[in-house]
Amino acid sequence: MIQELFNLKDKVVLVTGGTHGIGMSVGTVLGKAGAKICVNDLSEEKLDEAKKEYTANGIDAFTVLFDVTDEADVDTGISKIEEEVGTIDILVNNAGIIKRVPILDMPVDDYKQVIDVDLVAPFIVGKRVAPGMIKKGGGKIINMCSMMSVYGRNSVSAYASAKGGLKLLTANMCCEWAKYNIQVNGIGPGYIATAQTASIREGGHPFNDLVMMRTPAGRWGEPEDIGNAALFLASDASTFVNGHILYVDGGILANFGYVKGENDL
Ligand code: NAP
Ligand code: GCO
Repeated sequence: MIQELFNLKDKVVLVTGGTHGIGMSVGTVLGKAGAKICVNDLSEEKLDEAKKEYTANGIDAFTVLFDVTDEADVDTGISKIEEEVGTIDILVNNAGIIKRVPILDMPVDDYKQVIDVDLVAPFIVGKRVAPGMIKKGGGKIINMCSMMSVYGRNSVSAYASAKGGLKLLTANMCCEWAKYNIQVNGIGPGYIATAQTASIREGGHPFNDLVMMRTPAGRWGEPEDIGNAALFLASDASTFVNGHILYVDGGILANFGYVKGENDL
């Protein structure tokens, strides 16, 4: 049955930063496909709130507090999941931050913090989770990349550096772990309506006009657009997809852009 390809029954999933936004959508979609969802965050309060939301969606989420940038904290958190839920079958490295500051104004420590969360952390968490997958005979890793895995733009140097690196960390995880039946891929969301983009989307911000111009679909993406794509990469339907970045961007990467109205001929 084709539906069985997307059945995640009894699969153990960890979504880092899964308490809202894209991570919440990924956890919800994979949970509705039958997976046991483990949700990580930095904040106990946000974990508690998220658990209620998952429960309202019929998903009994296991919440685990740890800082993805702290190797010891990650080890403790993953050990808790392995002891209380089971070996992780599907890891979604979703946790991320952004700081929009021009290079000349950005403190080096701020640059390093973004790199730590958005690039070093997926390395830390992936390195901790992979041995269990190898022992179990395989697994799935999905790294949350970005348009900034491909493009730069002013003010997001740290974020683009990290997401560009994450694209090639994904390739290297694929090269080293494919032989263990671990498929490592990335998702490259376009511009998605979450808390992370609220400041450049709302209140008539001019960036909204740029997104509208650059996105052929003519809309901001929704977290569910990413959650649905994650189901494919988390499922048996993608066992020969490896090292790939699946861009879910409404056509941005296919589009140089146009002046509104000029091309409506
Ligand atoms: P978001 O709303 O800012 O959520 C990010 C999540 O990561 C939050 O739950 C946050 O927890 C968590 N987090 C941050 N630092 C952490 C740490 N050190 N340890 C554990 N958790 C941590 O972002 P989003 O828009 O949903 O984006 C999710 C992912 O998609 C990010 O990697 C982002 O770069 C990427 N992405 C987003 C877009 C977009 O347009 N929104 C597009 C492309 C890629 P707290 O809230 O407790 O800090
Ligand atoms: C920005 C945005 C983007 C999105 C996303 C695009 O300031 O340009 O925040 O970085 O978050 O990464 O794919």
